[in-house]
Amino acid sequence: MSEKVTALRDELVSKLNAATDAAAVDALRVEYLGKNGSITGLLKGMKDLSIEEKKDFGQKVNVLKEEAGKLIADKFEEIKNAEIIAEINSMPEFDISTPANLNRGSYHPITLVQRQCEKVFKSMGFHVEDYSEVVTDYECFEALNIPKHHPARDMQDTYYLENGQLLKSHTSAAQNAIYKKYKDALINEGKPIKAIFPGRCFRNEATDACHENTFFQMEGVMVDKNISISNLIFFMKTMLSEVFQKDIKVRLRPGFFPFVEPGFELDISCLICGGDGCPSCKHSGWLELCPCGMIHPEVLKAGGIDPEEYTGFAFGLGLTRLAMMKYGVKDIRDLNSGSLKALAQFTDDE
Ligand code: FA5
Repeated sequence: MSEKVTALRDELVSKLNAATDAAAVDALRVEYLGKNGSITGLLKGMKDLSIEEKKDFGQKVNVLKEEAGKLIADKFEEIKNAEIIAEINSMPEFDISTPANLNRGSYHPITLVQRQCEKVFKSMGFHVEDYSEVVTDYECFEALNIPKHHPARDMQDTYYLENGQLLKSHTSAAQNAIYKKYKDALINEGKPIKAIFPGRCFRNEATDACHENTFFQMEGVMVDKNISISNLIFFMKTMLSEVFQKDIKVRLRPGFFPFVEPGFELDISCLICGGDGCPSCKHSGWLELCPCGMIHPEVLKAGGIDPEEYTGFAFGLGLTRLAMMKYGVKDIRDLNSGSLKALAQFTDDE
């Protein structure tokens, strides 16, 4: 009986040596180890053996079974490796010096306008600040003269965390921290506070061609002695003419925000329709772009600055809308679409 085991092993080895592909090896697996396979069949012929012989023979068959499984698995591995090597060898030779023909990445249009604005304001001595997207109720509202239950909160419903924090509904939420950061240099060294802080904002509101629930603003503040509305208008005009590289029609009208007094809405003539009216400007010909005003005395006080001595302006530029106007994007939702076809076509002018 043990000769049978040895003979079967030799037979399997020689057939495996002759096999050249995975299908042939698999056929051998079935032929020897399958339910009706030759090795399994050896066990079936044991019924006529004595108990001792059964024990000895059964052990030998089990050893063979294990060895056959390993031989077959090794052969599979050998064939797979040979296939990989054949595939590599069949590939055209790779020339490292060939110029790459890759699609290069591109900046998002909002990143482009943000950088353009930062460049303009930096050249006028403004710091660029970064600020958290998750803020406290105090930062987003209370420090901005918007106490709890103030109706102005209705216009800026946002997303609340279970711990009471919220996703900032406007970049003005960073004002208080900025005043506190720079007030000592203002008071002790006479250095005006000049800072911009771009950032992502969130509002729980319905979307349309000019409203998104996630959008970007860029806040700017300047605080010093004798700052007036003329300073505000100068900086706004400089920024817009630099960003658009042409004269832009703007209008200033009164606007209410509890954190500025007086407050204004700065609108620009819609560049999508040339002022005739279209969905991007809600058919008014004008687009609300940059509310602004003189910082409210209570807001300065909350930031540790004496409003009797210092005044300042603040603005909240709609960066997403600026990107729409600059690049002729008709629907704001395209900017959050993630579609490379739509977004990869813009480049910096410089
Ligand atoms: C504010 O957010 C004030 N914090 C701005 C401000 C700052 C006023 C400093 C005075 C002083 P408002 O909600 O209007 O204001 O938003 C400012 C700008 O952000 C808008 O003019 C618009 O350009 C943009 N904006 C507002 N809501 C959306 C929205 N849902 N989708 C896209 N852009 C928006």
